[in-house]
Amino acid sequence: MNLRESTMLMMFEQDIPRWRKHVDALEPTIAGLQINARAIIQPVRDTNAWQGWAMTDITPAVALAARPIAPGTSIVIDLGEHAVGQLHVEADFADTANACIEVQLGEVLAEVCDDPGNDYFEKGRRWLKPITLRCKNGSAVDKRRAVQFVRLTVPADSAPVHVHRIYMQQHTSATADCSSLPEHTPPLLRAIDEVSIRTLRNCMQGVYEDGPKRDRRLWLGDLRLQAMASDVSLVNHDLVKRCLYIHALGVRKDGTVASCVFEKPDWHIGNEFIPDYALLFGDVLLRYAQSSGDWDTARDLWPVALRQTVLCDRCFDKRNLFHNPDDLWLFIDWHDELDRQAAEQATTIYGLRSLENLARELGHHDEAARLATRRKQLTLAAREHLYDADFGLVVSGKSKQISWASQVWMILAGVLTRSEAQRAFNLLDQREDALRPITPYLYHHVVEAMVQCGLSDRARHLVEWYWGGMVKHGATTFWEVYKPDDHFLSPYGSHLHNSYCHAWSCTPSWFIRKGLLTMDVATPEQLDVTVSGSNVAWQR
Ligand code: RAM
Repeated sequence: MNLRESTMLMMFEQDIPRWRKHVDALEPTIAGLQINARAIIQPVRDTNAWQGWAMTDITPAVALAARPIAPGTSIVIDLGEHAVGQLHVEADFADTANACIEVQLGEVLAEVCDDPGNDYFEKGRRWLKPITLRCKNGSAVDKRRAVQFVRLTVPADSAPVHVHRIYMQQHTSATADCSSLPEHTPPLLRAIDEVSIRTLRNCMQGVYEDGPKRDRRLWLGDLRLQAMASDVSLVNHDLVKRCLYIHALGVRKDGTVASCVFEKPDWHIGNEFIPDYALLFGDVLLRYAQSSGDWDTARDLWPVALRQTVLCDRCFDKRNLFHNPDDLWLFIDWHDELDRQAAEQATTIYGLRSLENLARELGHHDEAARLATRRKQLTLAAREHLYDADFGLVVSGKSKQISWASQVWMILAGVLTRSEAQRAFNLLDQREDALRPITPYLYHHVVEAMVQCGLSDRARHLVEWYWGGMVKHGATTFWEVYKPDDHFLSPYGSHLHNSYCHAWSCTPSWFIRKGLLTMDVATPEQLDVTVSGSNVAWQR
């Protein structure tokens, strides 16, 4: 492990060997089931379908052996669900020396149907490159991938190839089975829960990865939500603990935690630093200790958590308002136009409150009092300068922008009272100009804020509309970015780069399994959903 070298660590020098031992000792076993391909399918251009692609079944995948793939042709296979692991392709070759198959992988149909153009390949977007398999001994095994759809192409100059079986040997560090849902859980929420848990399971590798297709990194903001969902479903405290220690090993020179860490090929931190992630380190630690009962780890990592409060000095002006002197990357959501001042103010207050609770639990009462004082200063400043009580909404930045992000983080931080929060949500409904979220990361916090201020029926409707919308579009794992009216939205320049099994999208299970959503209301659009295994059929 070379994290220490890469970060030129000065602080916490004496703790490093101990922390490193924890990380090594907690390395999980990676195993999983065999997932057999479901069917050979025909992708169909359909303007009503998500990203313009629907599919019809040609034949069950067991019939693969009956049809050799002729040179210059291709077939598309649906595994039936998103899976992470090693793809096994078993094939017979008429002429082994001369035969090969190009394999194009996709988490969604568009990835095996849309032309990515050479541009993407040249930019080193490795995950879009077809893999070429030469199966000398009749079977080829690829390295770990994240896949639901597989296009097999036999090049024109190859001999014909007879593929007779495809399956995925799943990789995951999830070991536990989930408990079953209460009987009265409506079918749509069951479907959403199933997709959430698959999302979580597929992201559980050596660490809680953000997305197994592209980044494969441990991101602090994603970890926080994964750990919450995991606590009520696939329960793996050791993996959360390992990720906390990895973040501790990756602290930067000034003691702030890097926002992301790569596990492979060797441990190294990413350059990214996001204050609204760093300030939530203490919250992840507190939740971990509360759910696992492991307060020794909380005590061990407390100095790291507390150290993040350097940001409270660095990023706040004399009026105790957030500003960004170092041009740091402020995240909150992937929205280009979002003014983040109010949401950053609120995430800091939220982080301080978690630290305060942690300090109290650990018996650091003086520290808890100091943190409370700072939290109150920032709260007062937020109420005075960012909350317009007559207007009933939080505004952000010089332009006094109104966004869902600002409201929900202020609600979660306890800056708005319960009735102010309810009023803000009512007002948001009437404001077309209020910037809406575009990622499940922020939508999670919207749902949580609704629950917190007693709007749990609205919270349920939102879960059904948003995550249910992805299920309706055929998602078997939840996506990194989802904006119902924009199929091609991407922070990375192309929808083909988006991750379609994404850590921060797995939290509906947390709401459902903690009983936070009202169950006795009809679904908003009266959607009738039938769930069987991983296949969800929708009718209106
Ligand atoms: C992306 C990933 C990750 C997220 C960061 C901010 O690279 O989507 O999940 O946490 O951005």
